[in-house]
Amino acid sequence: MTTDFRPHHSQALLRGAGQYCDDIALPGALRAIFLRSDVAAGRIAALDVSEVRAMPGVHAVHVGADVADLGALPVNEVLPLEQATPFPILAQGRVHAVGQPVAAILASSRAEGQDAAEAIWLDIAATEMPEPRHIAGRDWTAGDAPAAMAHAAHRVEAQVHHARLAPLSLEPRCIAVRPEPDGTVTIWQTTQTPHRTRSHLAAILGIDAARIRVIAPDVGGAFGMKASLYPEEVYCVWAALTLGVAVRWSASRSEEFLSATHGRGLTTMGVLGVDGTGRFTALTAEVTAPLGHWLPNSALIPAWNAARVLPGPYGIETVQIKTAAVQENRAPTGIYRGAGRPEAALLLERLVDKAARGTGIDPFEIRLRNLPPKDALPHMTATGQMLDSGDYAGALHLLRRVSRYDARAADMSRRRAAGELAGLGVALFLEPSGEGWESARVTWHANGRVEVDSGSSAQGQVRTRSYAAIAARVLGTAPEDVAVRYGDTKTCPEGIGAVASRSTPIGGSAVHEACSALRAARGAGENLPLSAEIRFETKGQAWGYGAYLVQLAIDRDTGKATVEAAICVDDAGNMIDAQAVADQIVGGFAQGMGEALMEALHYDEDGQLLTASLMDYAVPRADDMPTLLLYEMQTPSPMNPLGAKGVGEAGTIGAPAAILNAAIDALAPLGVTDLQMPLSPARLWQAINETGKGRDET
Ligand code: SMO
Repeated sequence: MTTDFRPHHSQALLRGAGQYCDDIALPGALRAIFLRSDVAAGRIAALDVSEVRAMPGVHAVHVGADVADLGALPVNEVLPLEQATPFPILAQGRVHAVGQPVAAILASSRAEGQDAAEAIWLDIAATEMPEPRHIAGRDWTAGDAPAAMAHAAHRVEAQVHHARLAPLSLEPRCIAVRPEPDGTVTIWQTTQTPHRTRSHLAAILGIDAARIRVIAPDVGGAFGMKASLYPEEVYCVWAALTLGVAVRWSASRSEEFLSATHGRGLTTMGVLGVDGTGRFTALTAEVTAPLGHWLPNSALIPAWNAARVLPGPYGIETVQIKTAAVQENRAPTGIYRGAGRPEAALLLERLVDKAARGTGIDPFEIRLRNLPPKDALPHMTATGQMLDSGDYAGALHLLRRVSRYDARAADMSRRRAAGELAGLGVALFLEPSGEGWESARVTWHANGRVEVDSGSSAQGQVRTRSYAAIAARVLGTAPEDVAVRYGDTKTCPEGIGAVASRSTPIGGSAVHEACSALRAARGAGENLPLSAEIRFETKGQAWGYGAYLVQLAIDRDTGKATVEAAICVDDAGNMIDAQAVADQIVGGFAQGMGEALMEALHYDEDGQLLTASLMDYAVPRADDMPTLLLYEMQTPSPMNPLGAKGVGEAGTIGAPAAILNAAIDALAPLGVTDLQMPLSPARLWQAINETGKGRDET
């Protein structure tokens, strides 16, 4: 069982000694194998599984009709949906994406299940590929943006395309299900949100949530991809309960590319109005987000986040922002590290950089001219977001100083004069870290040991270390005397989970409040052992932020971009665990650099995924990473007792914006004003050579 205390085991995880879902021993469990559509739009003309049922090792085969009565998956409607969306567990007569499960086999072994899947007679008559369908949208308006835009001294426009990205957690999706003799079911699942799994399964299967126990063992990365329930997972639970047998499924890497949620994919367009003094007077924008053939719970979050965060920290009062979410016959999309925040930062910081070029104002100076002074916070943005605290100008001043910006800029000029392509990019960004509540139960024993049970969860972070530090500080014990547990709906209090950079500001504050209650009880003379369980509700979002500078060079002959230096100023509020903060920034930067320079999923016009393996999908490696210079500010958040802000997504938000600005700065002498990600060698080579100035003219 995985309900043991999990000590400070980040080292164990690094050494391969973690216990992941696929490590759970489940004697006699049947392996679920899915036969998937190889067509993006079609009608199932023939599906014959009768002979397959008699194949060696095959215990059961199911098709769409067997699971037609299951309920729908709830969708978080941050943008109102204009129609109900399907949640097919197995295809119901038609297929809507390559990779959609059509039939499921339960077999004694994976090999026997795969043999059976190949033997199924499936004939799909391809139909015309439908156009993308607009199914959700919402506008944010403040002031008269068209009028303000008409009066602006300068107007700059930008468009940013985000390729669909593979979240690519090291551990693919996995679930193991065991029906218990008492009619309950125990589920081990690699998930960020075990309580969400429980409540959504109860709704879909029509059973009492009290019958369901969900355990998230060690989770090998997730990045948003494991925060929503999948059809394959629902099938495994349904099959185990229906047949009364243990069932497990472990996705292959190919299945992850084809049927796990993709991140990003958005297109943003914006216009920024600027007055004669460099002040931003109006912002208009359109955010278009792709949705897949079915909608996971968090499908609409990226478009919503991109829109609400878009005005950034700049105090732009007049905005008109439209969002549209369009369904297409492709894999589902969902949240992915940053989840709309990188999209907001990229469009805005491209616009701000263009405004700097258009007005001839230095990139630091134009940003500084538009930032509220720190005593103007809390500040309500034009999209209704309450920025809680921060010193944005201070972050830019610090970045300018520690990056030795003026010397660097002079160095760039020298290198350009010598024929090199090199540039600098600045980006300022926000990272809202979640709303709502989280829970904690803390027991303080007479021998001084402390047990913390959190409703939060983890996907590989050092949650145990951070929460132990919080408890130890309040109770005056050593962190080693604090055991932290999470990720089990039976033993832990009800909670939300490891999403949206919320685990320290909200989940950690729950631990803090429970410990504070215990300390107060001790102060009032009560004897140990003592226990307290609390539900902490944050007063509002804690807004982390950062300012990054990237120095980037492009090889003129090959188009290869190299990030030569990156200087990151981050404000995560009061830091609980400075090492964890630094590690999150480094990991996030790597992932953001992946989006900026190399990652992209490509579909052809027939809906075939052309990049469905690591042979075709490039991700950053250790030697692609520059040495990061990290500097911190610590502006406490007034929204929670720790004064903490989230930082788990910071690098992913700031890196692509700074890298894209740096690449355009590098190619600006050639007349390049726009580039789209990923900044692959082929794309940069083309940009260099299409301008006609990139070739050797001697
Ligand atoms: S993209 Mo995150 O796991 O909310």
